[in-house]
Amino acid sequence: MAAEPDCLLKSVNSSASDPHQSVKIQPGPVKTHEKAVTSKSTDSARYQREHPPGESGRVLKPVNSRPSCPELTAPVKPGSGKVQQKTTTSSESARKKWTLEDFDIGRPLGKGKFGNVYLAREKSTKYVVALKVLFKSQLQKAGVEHQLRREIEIQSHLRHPNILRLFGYFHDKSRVYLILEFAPKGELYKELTKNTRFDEKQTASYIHQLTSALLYCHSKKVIHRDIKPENLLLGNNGELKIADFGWSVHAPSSRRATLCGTLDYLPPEMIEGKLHDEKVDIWSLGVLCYEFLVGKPPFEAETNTDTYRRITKVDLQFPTYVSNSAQNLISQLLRHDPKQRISLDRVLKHHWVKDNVIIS
Ligand code: AK3
Repeated sequence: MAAEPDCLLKSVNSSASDPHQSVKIQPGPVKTHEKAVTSKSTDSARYQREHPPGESGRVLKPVNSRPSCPELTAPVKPGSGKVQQKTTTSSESARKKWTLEDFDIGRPLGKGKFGNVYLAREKSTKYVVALKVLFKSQLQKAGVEHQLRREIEIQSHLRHPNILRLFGYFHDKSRVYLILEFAPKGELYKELTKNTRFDEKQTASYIHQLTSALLYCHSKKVIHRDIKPENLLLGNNGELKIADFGWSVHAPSSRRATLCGTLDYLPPEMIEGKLHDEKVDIWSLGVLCYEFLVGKPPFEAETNTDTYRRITKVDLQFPTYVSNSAQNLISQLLRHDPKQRISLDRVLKHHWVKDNVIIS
């Protein structure tokens, strides 16, 4: 029962007349250190191979100073008579309909199962964004269109300094594009791999930022359910940004889409397929805190079966270099019974967090 490609995201499209969902690109720093995109690199060549010639594949021009960048709600693209300007109906407010033509495409920032993410720049404002490309055929094959719709609905309403912004989306015959805030310092897991592990101050700072973002999500009854290093990005000042709400839902949920990928970050109640709520993110916070300090997640094992066993038993062991107060916090996050887990409010007040976070 595959949806017709162009009908994909229809329900999201129709809710786009909601003023809160209008595509808005707010002023943000255009960094000169992103010069990488100014040269015709192999990266841009790689992009061109994936796309029909003439559609895109241009390289960004140097940006040395940030242009004055008015808030862009752009009902009509500036100076273009050729734009297919649809007459607006009552259900369709005069909002910008983005197309690939509105962006210069730069280097790839990352690769994913459903498509890659590219550095991009909106032509009229020169606003730098990340453009995630998802192939409709692959989304349909995996049966995850509803998840993408939900992600767009959820993430476009969230405003928090530690949550990556979703500015908008558009689609063409074969792809869906997410217009995302660009996180200049990239993926946190790369930083972790490079450093093997983080010290307690750095970890506490990340845990503080994550906790504050999760408090915000949970206040809106949104649970992320997929908090892991691969979904954490770093802003220009090294601040943490939660990304990829593809698995998020409104609490409570018993939703159990096929669990693919690693079990490492999933709490007992989710791998056991039980009803779960926002406490799943508190468990993941404990797994992350451990991984930041130790360099690998706490229940890692050779096989999925062994990981499953270690999670359900909460088989938790600490290397001696982990301080007692960090062990104390992690043990309170990783409780089998969701109700016994420490609350996010209390995480912020925990002595290990308070003693190690420099600025909060
Ligand atoms: C810098 N990188 C949903 C589904 C399937 C910004 C995917 C940088 C980056 C950056 C998503 C995402 C993402 C944000 C981060 C993109 F259908 N939101 S990915 C790497 N470096 N700056 N962004 N990367 C579905 F199941 F729901 C597949 C998604 N969703 O990927 N969302």
